[in-house]
Amino acid sequence: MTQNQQILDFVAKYQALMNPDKVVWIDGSKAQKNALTEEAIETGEVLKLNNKLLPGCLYHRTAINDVARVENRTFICSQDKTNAGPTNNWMDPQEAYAKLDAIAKDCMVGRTMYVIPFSMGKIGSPFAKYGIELTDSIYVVLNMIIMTRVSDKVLDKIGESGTFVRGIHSKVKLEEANRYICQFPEDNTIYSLNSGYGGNVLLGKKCFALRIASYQGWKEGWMAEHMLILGIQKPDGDTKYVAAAFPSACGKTNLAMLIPPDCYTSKGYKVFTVGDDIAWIRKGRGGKLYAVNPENGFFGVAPGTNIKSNPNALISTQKNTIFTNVLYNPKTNTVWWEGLDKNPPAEAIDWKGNPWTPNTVDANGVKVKGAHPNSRFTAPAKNCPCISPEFESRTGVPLTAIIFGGRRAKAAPLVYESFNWKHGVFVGAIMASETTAAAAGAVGVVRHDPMAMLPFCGYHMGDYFQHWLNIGAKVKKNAPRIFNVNWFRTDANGNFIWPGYGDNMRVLDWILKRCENAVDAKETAIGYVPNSADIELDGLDFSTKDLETILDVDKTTWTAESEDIEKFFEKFGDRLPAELKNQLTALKRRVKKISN
Ligand code: GTP
Ligand code: SPV
Ligand code: MN
Repeated sequence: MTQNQQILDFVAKYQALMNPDKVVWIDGSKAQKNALTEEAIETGEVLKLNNKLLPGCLYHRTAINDVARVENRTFICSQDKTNAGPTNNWMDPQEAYAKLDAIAKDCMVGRTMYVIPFSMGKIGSPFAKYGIELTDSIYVVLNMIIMTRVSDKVLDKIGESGTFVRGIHSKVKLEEANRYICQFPEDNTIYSLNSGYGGNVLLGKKCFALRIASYQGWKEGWMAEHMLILGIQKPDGDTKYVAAAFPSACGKTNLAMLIPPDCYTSKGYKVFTVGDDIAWIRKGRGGKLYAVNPENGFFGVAPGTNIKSNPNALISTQKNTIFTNVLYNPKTNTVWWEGLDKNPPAEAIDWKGNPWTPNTVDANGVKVKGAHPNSRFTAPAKNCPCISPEFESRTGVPLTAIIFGGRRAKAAPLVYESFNWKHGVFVGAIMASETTAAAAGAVGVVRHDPMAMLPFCGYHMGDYFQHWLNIGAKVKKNAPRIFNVNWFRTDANGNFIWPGYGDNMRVLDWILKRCENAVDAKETAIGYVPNSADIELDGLDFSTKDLETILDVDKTTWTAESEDIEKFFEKFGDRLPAELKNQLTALKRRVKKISN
């Protein structure tokens, strides 16, 4: 496949360590993909779904203890512990290699080792970065073929540049106690052992395109962010692009594919998806920031996805898609998940592989879910009806606005704008959000998650904040404006107040108008908040009074919030940029002045 000595040495080294029966190089061809699919169907690793209803679609269940990212088993292995920062688990690289190599020794005996050459970003484009993942799972190979650009051409490209990210994955024995997701940013290396689940094992995604790439971006002057990218085409044909960072399972895929309400579509507004999870951003033409989506598919949350909430996502999953940990309907040979429709199959197999009916309850009488809350679909980006014509762009799309957002029942208003880039970086740094099923652990606990990057930053977050400030200084007057949104404010009964989904267009519209200086706003302690009359409510059963409750900036809440931010910032010690300290002081001063 290649004469490149670095690549050959890498493969030989791990072949010797893991001792597979066979080594297979993945070339990106259809024929090879089909043959592997057949093999995986034969062994039961995947199940072929109804070819009429879901052509080319597969079904897979992971081990019951292996259904989400494992943050407590994820490590940044930098030479110097302080460079991993206070928000990452750290292991000494020498110790980590010794420990991991011991676990990986002979782990592929009786198995095949697949060598996957892949590119994050369009092959040969200025943004592209290359990697090779070794794995003993056909499920991983088939997912990587959807999620990244897998091709033997990558081997030639690596030949030219000489550098690539080394990904070593093995399911080993799927033991939780020996599960490790380790990033070695200084060595361009990732180890993932004892997992077979999505984000833990599709190494191009979180491990490479965020943890390793954030470090590369820091060194090379660009940014790798946990952001969707979307384009809004206005009636005059002009398209504006925004990128938005929300924590896992907080609405990126949904916003990226939104269908605007009638009052917009009737005027000719259209939304195009460039990416739904990751953005690589750098300064480009005209001194502006440009973003690309380095991925090639969507690894989206299934539950809650339906023809009303996100038709574009649902349509994306109707062919050549892999479903993981959803409910299996043996009668029709199709899949189902909570929130797909109101017609669950009468008899099915749940995500654990147990018989299931809509009335199945557990020992405590609680209804058993058919699909795991973090069950997912892996769908090719080109399936998406609203995929942007710029999806394959080599240079990216210019950003008009950057949006941060979290899942907050209280505190954060529906939307507000930062005063300027520096304040915007502060707004990103003080983000907090309720935890979700996307990671193992408790759900619904508010935690700080700066820029939605807490689990994904490959270096010290104090340095990361400084990097954001530096990028702003590089683009100066051309910097995108920075906003914060929150779709998740709840009422006294715990119900979401804002309708969300497609109606989030109403907020995006305000954001664009702000960027064009076409609308005024109220200056508050935390930033510019909309005048309620400026959020379009046409066609919505939603009163201005309701709107005002979710635009409110409350003194007691923000006093507590500031104290909490102060405690969080203390973690970073003297690596917290002075600018952010000053921003906090200024926020506290402004909050004090809020009249009740
Ligand atoms: P990752 O793939 O984990 O990074 O998640 P994501 O940020 O892409 O989240 P996604 O769009 O898949 O949404 C996750 C959950 O939030 C789903 O259950 C959605 O139904 C729900 N959700 C998304 N947008 C909204 C919204 O505007 N309002 C409300 N109430 N829920 C939303
Ligand atoms: C996330 O958790 O943010 C995801 C899913 O996008 S995973 O790839 O598992 O990280
Ligand atoms: Mn994500």
